Amino acid sequence: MSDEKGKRKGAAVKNIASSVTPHLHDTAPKGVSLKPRKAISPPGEEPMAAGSMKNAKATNAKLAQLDSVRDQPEHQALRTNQGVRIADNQNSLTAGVRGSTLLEDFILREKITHFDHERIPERVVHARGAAAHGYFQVYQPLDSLTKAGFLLDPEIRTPVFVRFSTVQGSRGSADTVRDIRGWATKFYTQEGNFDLVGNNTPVFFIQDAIKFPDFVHAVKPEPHNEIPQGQSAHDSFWDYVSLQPETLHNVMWAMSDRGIPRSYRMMEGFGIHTFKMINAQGKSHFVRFHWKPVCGAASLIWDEAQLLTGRDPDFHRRELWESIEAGDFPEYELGLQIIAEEDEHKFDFDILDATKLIPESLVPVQLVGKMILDRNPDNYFSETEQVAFCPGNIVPGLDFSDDPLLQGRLFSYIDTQISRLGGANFHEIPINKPVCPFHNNQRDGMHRMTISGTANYEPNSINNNWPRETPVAEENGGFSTSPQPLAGEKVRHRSDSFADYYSQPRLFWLSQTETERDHIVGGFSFELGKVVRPWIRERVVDQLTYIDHTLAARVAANLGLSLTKQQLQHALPGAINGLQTDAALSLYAQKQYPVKSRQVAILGADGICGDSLAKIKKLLTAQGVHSKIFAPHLGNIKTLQGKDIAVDGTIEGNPSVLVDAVIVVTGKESVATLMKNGNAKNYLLQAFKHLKPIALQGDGVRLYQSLPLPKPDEGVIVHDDTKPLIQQFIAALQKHRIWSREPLAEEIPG
Ligand code: HDE
Repeated sequence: MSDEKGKRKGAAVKNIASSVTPHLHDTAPKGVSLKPRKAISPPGEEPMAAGSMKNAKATNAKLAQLDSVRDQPEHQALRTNQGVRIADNQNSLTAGVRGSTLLEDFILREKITHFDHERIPERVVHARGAAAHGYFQVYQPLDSLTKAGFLLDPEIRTPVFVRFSTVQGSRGSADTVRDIRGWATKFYTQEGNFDLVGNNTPVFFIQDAIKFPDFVHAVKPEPHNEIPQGQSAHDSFWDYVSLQPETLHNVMWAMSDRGIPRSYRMMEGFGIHTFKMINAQGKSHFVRFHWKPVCGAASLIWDEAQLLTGRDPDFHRRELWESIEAGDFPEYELGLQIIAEEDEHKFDFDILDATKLIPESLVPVQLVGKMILDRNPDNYFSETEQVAFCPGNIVPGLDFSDDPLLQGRLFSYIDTQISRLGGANFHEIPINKPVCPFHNNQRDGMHRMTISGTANYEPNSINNNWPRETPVAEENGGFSTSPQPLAGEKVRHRSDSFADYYSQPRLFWLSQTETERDHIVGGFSFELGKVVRPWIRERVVDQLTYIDHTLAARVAANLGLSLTKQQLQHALPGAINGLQTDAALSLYAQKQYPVKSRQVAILGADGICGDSLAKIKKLLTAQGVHSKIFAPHLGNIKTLQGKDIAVDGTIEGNPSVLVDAVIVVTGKESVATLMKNGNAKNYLLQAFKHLKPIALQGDGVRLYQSLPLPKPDEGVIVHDDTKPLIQQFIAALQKHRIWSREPLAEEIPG
C-alpha cells in the first residue's frame, strides 16, 4: 500500500449502533470543527452589504463548464435565432403604415412563436424552489465506509447545485407556508453525478411508492376549485391522514415549527431512506444522510409566517440570494448515521421504513464534511427550473436499500423529467451534465445536442469497440451493485415490521419543549379548523389519541370536540429501544445560536444620534449581523450631529416580520417622529408579539412606553450606553426568540 493510501485510510468509522451518546464519533479533524456552531466561518472576512456582486473566487469545474454556454450579449448586435442582424425590433412589417401585418415577417413570427412556447410544465410536486451553486469537501477520508472518490480525499472540492423547495404550492406560491421543504443536492463528482434528493424532515408520509399519487392528490389544492394554494389546511389532505395512520409521523413534523423554517440556511436536511455505502473491499454498511446547518436550525412564528406570505412571498429565496450576494455564505455539515449490516434488525422498527427515523441517541450522526453555497445562479430558468434530480443518480461506492418508497422513486424522477423537460436528452442540458466525460451508445431523441460517431452499438469492430465497459475495481472501477441474497414469493403484502404507526410520533411529541408542544397543538388546531367536514376532524383527533391523550384533548378542545372515555383509554405505545425521548428531535431544547447572518432593523428619523448609530452598526457588523436603517421616508436623514445618513428603506416597506430583531436609537426628535408614525409603532408591537429582541437606547424607550406593551422583559434591552446595550442585545439574539414572553405575547393583537 502506498504512503498516500495509508494516509487516506484515516480514522476507521466504527459501527456505533449500540452507542447512546450523540455526536461522539465525528470524523471532522481536531481544530476544524466537530460541532456546527464552531464550524461557522468568522464574520468580517466577507463583504456584508448585499449588491449584485458575483463572488469572483467562486469557481469550480461545474461553473467553468457553464461558462461556455453563458450568453454574453455585451457589444453584440441583436439578431434572429438564425443569426440575421435585426434593424427594427419595434415595428412589424405591414402593408402600408395602417395596413395589415404581413405573414412574411419572419422576425415577428420567430419572436412571437418562441414566446408562445416559453413555459414548460412545472414540477408536479416541489414546483416552487430556489437554488444555489457551491462545493462540498469531506473532512477525512471515509475509505473504511465507501470507495466513492469524492468522499475519500479532503483536498477535493466537489461542485454542488442545491435546490430548496416547498412541496404543495405551485411555482408562484409563497415561501413561508406551512409545508415540508425539499432539499435536493447534485454532487458533480469525478465519477458521475450523485443526487441526494431529501427533505427537511427525517421521515416521509407513506411507506410504499404505490400510494404516492393518492397522497399527492390529497395534499394538492382541491380539484374542483384549486384551493388552497401552498397549504395542507383542507379536507382532502386531512381525510387522507385520518384514513392512513402511517402519515401521522410526518404530519407531526409538519404541524411543528419544522413546517415553517426561518430560512433555508437554518434547516436540517435528511436523505430519509436508508442507503448503503460500499468500500473498496466490498464491505457494505447502511447509512442515513443528514445535513446540519452551521447556523443552527430555527423556525418562524406561525403568525409571522402567515403575515410574510403577503409582506414578502419571496422571503426564503430572497434571504438565500441576498446572503450569497453579500458573501455571507450558507454552510451545512454532512452527517451520516452508520449501521453495520449485522445490526439491521436490532431496532424496534424497520430501517427500510421511510416513516421511521433512527433516533440520534441510538445511532449518533457523524459529521463528515461541509457544504458551502457561494454562488447564485445566473438564470432562474436555465439552472433552477431545468435542473433534474433523481435519487437513482448514484456513483460507485453508494447503493440503494430495499426501502419500497425509495425503489419507487428510482423510476419516477426520470419519468417525470421526460415530460417536464421534453424528451430523453435532458441530461445534456448544461446544469444537468456531469463534469466527468460521458460516452455511450444511446442516440437521437428530441433536442439531441451531442454529435455522435458512427458506431452506435456494442460490441463493435467499426470503432474498435469504443466506448468500452470498465471492470469493477477498487479505484475508478465501473459501478457494481452490492451483492445481496434475495428469495421469496411474489407478494403484495406490507411487511409486519412496518405496522407500528404511533410509537415514533409519540417519541417526537415527548421530545418537544413545552413551547414546541403548544405550537404543535396550534398547528393541528389551525389546519383542522379549516376542514369543513366534521367527521374528518373527529377522525384525526381520534388518531391523535393513539399518540398522546393530552395532545388529542388539547386539539379536541380547540375544535369544540370532547373525547369519550373510551378514546382516553386507548393504549399508548411504549419506548423505542428503551428511548422515551431524544433531544435531537427538539428544535429549541438546547440551543444557543450564532448570530452571524441575522437581520436587524434600526429605526430612526431626522434627529437620530449619528454617533450612537455608527457605533451600533460597527458592533453588529463585527458579529456578522446584518443591520439596516429604516426611516419614515427614503433618501437621507439628518443626525443630531448635523450629518446626512442614507437610509436603507422605509419602515412601511420593511416591516418587522422581515427581521430577527429591532433597535431604536436615541435622539429626541427622531423618537418623537417615530411616536407619530403608525408603522413604527406597529414595528415594536409585532416584534414583541413575534418574540423578537428589542433594544431601546436612551430616548428610544419612549416609543416602547407609548405602546400597550408589558414591562420590558429579558428580550427588551433598555440602556443609554451603546456597548452594554449591544452586548445584552446580542445575548438575546443568541436565543433566537424570547420564549418566556410567549404567554404575554398571545394577548397582543395580531
Ligand atoms: Fe419526490 N418527486 N417523490 N420525494 N421529491 C419529485 O421529481 C416522488 C419523496 C423530493 O428540487 C418529482 O423532478 C415519488 C421523498 C424533492 O427538483 C417526482 C415519491 C422525498 C423533490 C417525485 C417521492 C422526496 C422531489 C417531481 C414516493 C424526500 C424536488 C418533479 C415514492 C426523501 C427536487 C421532479 C427538485 C420531486 C416523485 C417521495 C423529495 C414526481 C414517486 C420520500 C426534494 O418525480
